[in-house]
Amino acid sequence: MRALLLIDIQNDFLPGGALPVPRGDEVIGVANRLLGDYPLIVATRDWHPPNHVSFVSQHPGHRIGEVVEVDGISQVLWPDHCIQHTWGAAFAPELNTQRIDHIVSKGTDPRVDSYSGFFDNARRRATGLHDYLRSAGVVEIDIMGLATDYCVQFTVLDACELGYRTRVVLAGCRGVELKCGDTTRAIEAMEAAGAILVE
Ligand code: VGL
Ligand code: ZN
Repeated sequence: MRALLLIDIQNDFLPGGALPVPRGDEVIGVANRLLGDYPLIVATRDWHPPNHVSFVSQHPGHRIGEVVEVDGISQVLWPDHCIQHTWGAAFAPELNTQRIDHIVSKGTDPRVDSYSGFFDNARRRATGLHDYLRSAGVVEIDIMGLATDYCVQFTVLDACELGYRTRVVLAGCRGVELKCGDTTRAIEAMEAAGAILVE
């Protein structure tokens, strides 16, 4: 069984959102075109409480893009984004959400971030995605969405480690590029981990 995994195609990651990914809106059409080709579609969403540890608002005196240590884990500071139940956290209105079979929320713990759709950054808690895919008999996943250098990358690395045959649909991914070259480095890391890159 093969599944399509859509990563964080949410308003705040699109141009005009709180944490806009350059040309992030271009992935929506790719997702809508691919939806028909898969028996199972799973979408992740970044789903933060208002006091989330990744928000710059929670770290007075610090700036966006700075890295702080929290409970022994490095945390990049982001603009406040994808707050549960807000417009910014909603899926892009143009995305055909009718065909999504299952939604996985991540980043819900105020104390720890979760770039991967499978585990939080401290690897303390699983999101339930692996259990869901396993129960559905999924052995192959095609992954696309936002952002290449964060949530797509870490989801792909975990998928490879968990033993899924993993493909990255590059045409359906865009990077934040906080540092120049992050997207290219992420693509190299995913390939090195065993993911197949496809356009
Ligand atoms: C993401 C930064 C912060 C992502 C989520 O979806 O790639 N990036 N939260
Ligand atoms: Zn986030």
